[in-house]
Amino acid sequence: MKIAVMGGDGFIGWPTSLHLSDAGHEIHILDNLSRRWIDTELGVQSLTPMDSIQERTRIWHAETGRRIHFHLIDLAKDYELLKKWLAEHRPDAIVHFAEQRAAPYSMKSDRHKNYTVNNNVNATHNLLNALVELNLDAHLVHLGTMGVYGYSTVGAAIPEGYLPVGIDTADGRTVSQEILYPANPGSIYHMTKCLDQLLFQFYAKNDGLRITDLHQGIVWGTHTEQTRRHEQLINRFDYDGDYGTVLNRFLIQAAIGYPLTVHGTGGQTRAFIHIQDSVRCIELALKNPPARGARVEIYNQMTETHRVRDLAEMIAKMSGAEVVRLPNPRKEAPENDLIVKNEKFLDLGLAPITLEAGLLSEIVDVARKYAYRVDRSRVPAISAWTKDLAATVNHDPEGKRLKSVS
Ligand code: USQ
Repeated sequence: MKIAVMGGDGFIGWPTSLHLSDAGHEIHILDNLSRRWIDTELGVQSLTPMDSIQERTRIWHAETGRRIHFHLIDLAKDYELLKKWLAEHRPDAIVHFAEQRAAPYSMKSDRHKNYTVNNNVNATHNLLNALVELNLDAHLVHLGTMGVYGYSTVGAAIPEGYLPVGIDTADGRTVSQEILYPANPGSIYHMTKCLDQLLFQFYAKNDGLRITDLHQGIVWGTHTEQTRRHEQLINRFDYDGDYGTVLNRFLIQAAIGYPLTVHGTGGQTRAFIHIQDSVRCIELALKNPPARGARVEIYNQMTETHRVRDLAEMIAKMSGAEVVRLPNPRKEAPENDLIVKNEKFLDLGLAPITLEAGLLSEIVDVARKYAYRVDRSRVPAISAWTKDLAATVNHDPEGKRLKSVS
């Protein structure tokens, strides 16, 4: 297949591009390189040393003989350029990662909220709009999030996208319907993914676009089979307070002797998936497109659930790290249960990598190896969800001002 990977320079976009290229597909990365600009804005860098996208693709070609093509296009801003590119190349499938993906970054200020909404919603809508305009029947696979469901304890398993409901009619009957699971975003970033869902629903219904939405959990790990092949193919690894996600942050904190930064009681339960499984799921989704005219196909892309404090304890036990409980900068349920249905990918043959099996090598192979590149001052999570919470943020979890909450 000819596949366009929108956002193919990012944390999941890059290993996905390699994985699909390795499987024999013709890969075109479209990216505005915004993650690299945001690193500069925040004064942070990936834990792992990353080369330019051009250099990365050159090394891939030298290693494998395969070409990955790169096109500098901003989906949110360059609609005409995007349309022209799609008209010329007419890909069979499109994987869409081209969105600002960090919840803390999206909550930093009014400017960051505007940027995240404008970028994410416009990127998705421009893409859908262009597909219709060009009469292009490419299968669109979108990287969504488990966060669209929210994190309140329901006591029932979260289904894969659609919730069966009974609606009482005026004449006393009960009509059964399947509706999109009620959206309950916890940040501006997550809200944009909820808006994406509505855009997908409309375009599938109105124009028959073939769309798959992957509701992914928190990704952990760094390497995939392909990124291991050469030092310069390495994936990015974010550890900073805005882009670092919880498990990868704990891994690097353990490696540099920084206290593991648990927010609040650490009672938040979240869904997780290893980066290797993430790219496999995307390939499985591409192989199983919905029919034209069918409703949006939704998968829960996650393999296990864990409570934040249990993860911290697990890593502390492996590494001897100290665990601290910090005032939570986020407005979120302090404790929640989470049961998630994920049979669809398992039925398609996914054999998950478990946290237990993969964690230690991640600490040794990646976190300890590159620990010398860490800027400790960038570790604290200081982006607060509300002005009141901003006043309680702990800017120095390892210093004298350390405050514990119980
Ligand atoms: N947390 C800590 N300590 C930290 C960092 C985070 O206790 O040092 C807690 C947070 O308060 C939160 C949980 O860990 O309760 C998860 O935070 P996270 O930063 O790992 O994940 P999140 O902000 O939800 O976002 C990430 C990705 C996003 C993806 C989402 C999947 O950045 O792109 O959509 O995970 S999910 O969480 O399932 O919605």
